[in-house]
Amino acid sequence: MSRSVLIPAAIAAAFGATAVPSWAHVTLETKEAVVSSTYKAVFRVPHGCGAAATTAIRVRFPDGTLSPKPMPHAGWTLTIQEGTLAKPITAGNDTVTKGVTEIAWTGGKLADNEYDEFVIQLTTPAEAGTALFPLVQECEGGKANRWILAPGVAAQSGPNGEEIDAAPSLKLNPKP
Ligand SMILES: [Cu+2]
Repeated sequence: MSRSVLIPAAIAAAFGATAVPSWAHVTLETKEAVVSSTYKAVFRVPHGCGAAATTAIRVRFPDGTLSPKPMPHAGWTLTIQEGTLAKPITAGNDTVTKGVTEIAWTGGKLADNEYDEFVIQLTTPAEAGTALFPLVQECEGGKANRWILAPGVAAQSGPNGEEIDAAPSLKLNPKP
């Protein structure tokens, strides 16, 4: 879904300049997918933590996600953390209890006035509904924006003015 971001400053002020627009947060490029299908999650990072540059992106997965595989990113260290899944996944006659629990790109530097995308290919959960990808954006100076909240939950501020707001979300539709 594309929305115009060409909002004149005067209009932005009239609508409350202190509110952080939701299109400026970390979001997924493609916001809908079919259950149990291959999906390319493109996480868009449009800004830092305030003016601080982004130094790490850590992503977790909705229950039922199978085999997430990240795209390496030049200049960043990729970490694929495996462990016991919060909720076992039943696939056919098999029950999957272990898998990837977190993917992180660390040690990079993405300035606040730059834009980048981080990509993970995965198989979507079998259950239709809204799937959330909690994501922590770490920045220079020990700051961190936390994109971890469910839709509709009021945004909060961290101790250093960081943003705590909606997790990137994916609408999972039943098989056609
Ligand atoms: Cu934002």
